[in-house]
Amino acid sequence: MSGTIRLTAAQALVRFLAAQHVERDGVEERFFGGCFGIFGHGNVAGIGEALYESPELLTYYQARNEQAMVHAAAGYARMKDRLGALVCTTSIGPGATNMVTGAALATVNRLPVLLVPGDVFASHKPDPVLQQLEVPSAGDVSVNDCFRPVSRYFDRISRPEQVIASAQQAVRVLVNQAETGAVTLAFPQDVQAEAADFPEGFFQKRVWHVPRLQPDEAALARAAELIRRAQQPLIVAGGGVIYSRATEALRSFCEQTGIPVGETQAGKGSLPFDDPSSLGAIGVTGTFAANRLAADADVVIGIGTRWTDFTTASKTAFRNPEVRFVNVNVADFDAAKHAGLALVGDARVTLERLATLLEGWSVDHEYRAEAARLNAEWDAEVARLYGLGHGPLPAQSEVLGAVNDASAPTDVVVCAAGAMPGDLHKLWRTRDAKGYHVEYGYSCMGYEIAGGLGVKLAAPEREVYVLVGDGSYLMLSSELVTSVQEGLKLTVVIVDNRGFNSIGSLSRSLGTDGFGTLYRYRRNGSIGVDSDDTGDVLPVDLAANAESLGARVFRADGIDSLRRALDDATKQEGTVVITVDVDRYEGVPSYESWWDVPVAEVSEVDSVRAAREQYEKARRDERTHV
Ligand SMILES: Cc1ncc(C[n+]2csc(CCOP(=O)(O)OP(=O)(O)O)c2C)c(N)n1
Ligand SMILES: [Mg+2]
Repeated sequence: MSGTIRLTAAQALVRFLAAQHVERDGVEERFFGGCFGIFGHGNVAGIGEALYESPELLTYYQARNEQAMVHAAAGYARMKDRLGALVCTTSIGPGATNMVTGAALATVNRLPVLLVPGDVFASHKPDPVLQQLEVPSAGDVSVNDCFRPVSRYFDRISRPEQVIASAQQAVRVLVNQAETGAVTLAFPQDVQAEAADFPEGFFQKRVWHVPRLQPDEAALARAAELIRRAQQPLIVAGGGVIYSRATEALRSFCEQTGIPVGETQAGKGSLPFDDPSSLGAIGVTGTFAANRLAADADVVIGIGTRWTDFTTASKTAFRNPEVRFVNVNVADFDAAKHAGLALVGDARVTLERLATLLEGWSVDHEYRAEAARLNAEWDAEVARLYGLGHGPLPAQSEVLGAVNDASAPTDVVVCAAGAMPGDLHKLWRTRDAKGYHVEYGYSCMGYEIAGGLGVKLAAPEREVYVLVGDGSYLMLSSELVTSVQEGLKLTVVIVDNRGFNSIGSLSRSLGTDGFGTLYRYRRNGSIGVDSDDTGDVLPVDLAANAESLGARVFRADGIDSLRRALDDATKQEGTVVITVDVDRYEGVPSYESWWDVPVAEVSEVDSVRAAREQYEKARRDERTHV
């Protein structure tokens, strides 16, 4: 393969990306499933021309909003267990910076997305071009430098032949399970259209083998020794369990050893909800089952978790003074947390090796039985909250119950921000490892519909249920149009409580009366608080809004009508939106957990001073795991 081929830099990039494949466990597939984009002068004649000229290379998907298309790409990558990704192309300036939030979300959640924002002329000849931000002291800075801190790899392609080096580095990072996240290749608009002679070999099919990293043998022996001496060990299953497809290995490990499992948001679904080892959600939004056993656990085995404050209940969940951590993670950055015994490796092979090393050992019978009893007790609590029968407006928990009942085990529920992620974490009966998709690394309002679109693109055979609050819907719902355009069916349930219920109840608990969280008219100079709830709500009709975007809409006026609408929705071919009003004040309690949100140290307000007192008391339980 010694010839060359004359292509523009953009054509070369597209052709290279289309030739990239990944392989794990002998299964090989194309890595890039397509390219989302919104065109402007910064990419229409470069990347736009390349996609137009050779549509067979990368399928082009037209998005409505650049942030949303990165969310869709993140949802897609998560659904693909990071073995697939999408490209996102934008113009320069606002189109590019609209992607920064999406990039951060992808990086926080360790999900591969390839971002190709247009950039200002490398030649600087026509400067300043439309939408160019000039920095008087630095000629090499553009708005795309905003991507640096939120990307796991960043480069600016300032000559056509540079595509060869930069594109390979980009894919190296994207397929690396420890390093992956957003990768940004800023692409000056003149360079995109410029031609060079590229070696033909650069465009040959290339397979990136995704290894199952083996942990160090000595570390494994030390971990097995520590676990054998434990009386009350506990596993915390994170997203890494699911990405590694280690759920069967985990189930069999738990059966063998009797060690119970609490799940993080990304790890929910690691075990089915009715597995006797499953304690369900752990941490701030955890179940009493998981949080009770966490309090006394002497050895905590974190698998594929990055130990956020929601998982550790702001470092108050693990109260045993002797507690030790074992961290199984592909990223040594995460494996080292909490002064843990680091098992840097793939979740599945590590669990299999540990199972061998622990042969003949298990927790005592009492402890195993306690976990199974807590599992059953917790499910009774779920049943209670699903069937609350609250009125006149239903409780949110009843909506979750209705959607859970309506969905098939392999369907996917998608959510991201507001009061629902916590309630879903506690209450959703997960029956399939990929059935629960709550983005809680960045918990980004507006992810829901866009992320759901990416999920559907990755798994068209599954029904996708998007649960979205009225606040998130108003922030970013425009990809409904894309779902209609592409025939990618979503069933969107808008749970309307006329404002920001999550932050409202947080505000009330911190003494500030829901200030700024209601959708109310300004009255007498005031925007309204919960204790003065006049009922004078803003005339927002989200059902009409969704209808105008091309969705089939059902207005449910209670749980029975919601159940009928969900049933109707399964018979529809295209995207369905169901609206349902819920009681803003009927929340799911928290179960033996705490979250560190600092309260004002001085205030004129009595309720704030009282909250501060509580806060100082609670903070005393915060641990440093060293
Ligand atoms: C982009 C973004 N901005 C702000 C927040 C902070 N925040 C978290 S939840 C929330 C309110 C969400 O409202 P809604 O979607 O109606 O859900 P609800 O809280 O009512 O359940 C806000 C403002 C966020 N998570 N994401
Ligand atoms: Mg709301």
